[in-house]
Amino acid sequence: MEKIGESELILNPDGSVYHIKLRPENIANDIIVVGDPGRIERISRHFDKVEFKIHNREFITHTGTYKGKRVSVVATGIGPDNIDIVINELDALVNIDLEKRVIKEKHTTLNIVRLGTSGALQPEIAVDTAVMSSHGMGFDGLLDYYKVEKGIFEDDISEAFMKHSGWLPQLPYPYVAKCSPYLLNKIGGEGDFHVGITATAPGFYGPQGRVLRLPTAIPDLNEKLETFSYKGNRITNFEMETSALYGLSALLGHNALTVCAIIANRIRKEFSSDYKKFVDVLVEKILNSLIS
Ligand code: R1P
Ligand code: URA
Repeated sequence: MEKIGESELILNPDGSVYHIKLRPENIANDIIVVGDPGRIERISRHFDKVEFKIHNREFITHTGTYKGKRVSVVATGIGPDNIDIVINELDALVNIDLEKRVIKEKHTTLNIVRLGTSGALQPEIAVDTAVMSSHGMGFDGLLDYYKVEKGIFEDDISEAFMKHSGWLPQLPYPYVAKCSPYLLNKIGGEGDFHVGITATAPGFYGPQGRVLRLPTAIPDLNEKLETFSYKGNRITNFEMETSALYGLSALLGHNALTVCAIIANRIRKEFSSDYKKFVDVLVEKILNSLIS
């Protein structure tokens, strides 16, 4: 088997992978990922004990046990570009022999749950409630750089959305990737979550239809998102990582699910008065259902 070159899979002098600075023994198979590095401690403070901590750039990892079960929490930082780094490096830790630099014969599947924050795109989804993403709809273009066989993504939803929204030719193809049905069942059984398609944007302002001083290319983008419906699927919320997480996990053979605390309602123009309180509620729910 061909060796993966030193410039392609970069290892630090201690043998850890380049950005997230982890070695294979530092991670659990059940992983919670969050955008905000400040959320790591809010999660790991619930652990029985933390066995390992590392911090490099925006990437922080704590690994420990929760009620006796091994769990890792990893901060990705904001955006699909960071998800590309974190998911490829996590996958390398379990599916590549780092010493020999070859792909392992036996594949390991990770369970990856993103616990994020998000803006609702439906008026009835109130702030301080949670949305579970059945699909990620990517406006970010990340998955266009990978070879994707037909049938992996939900192209019928993409086509219907492009028609409905008057999608512009200069914007990336809005690919749609599904969550893991296994994790949807496992985590969804525990709590009362809204479920829907999550739109993933490559920015917080223009790409999510926010106008401060700059007008946007599709002025009524959020109205188009709110009114889209395809075979009972509606777009529920906006954030910045899920499509990349679902797309890469589908290609690499990992289970992925996003659950987000709704901190803003973009249609009603409301923002939570203290969103971290609800994030704390969600942290306990997710930890308990993940280890169950
Ligand atoms: C934007 O403020 C950030 O918050 C959301 C978005 O996806 C983006 O990363 O998620 P996190 O709270 O997990 O960072
Ligand atoms: N995160 C986002 O990306 N958008 C929002 O509106 C809120 C949180």
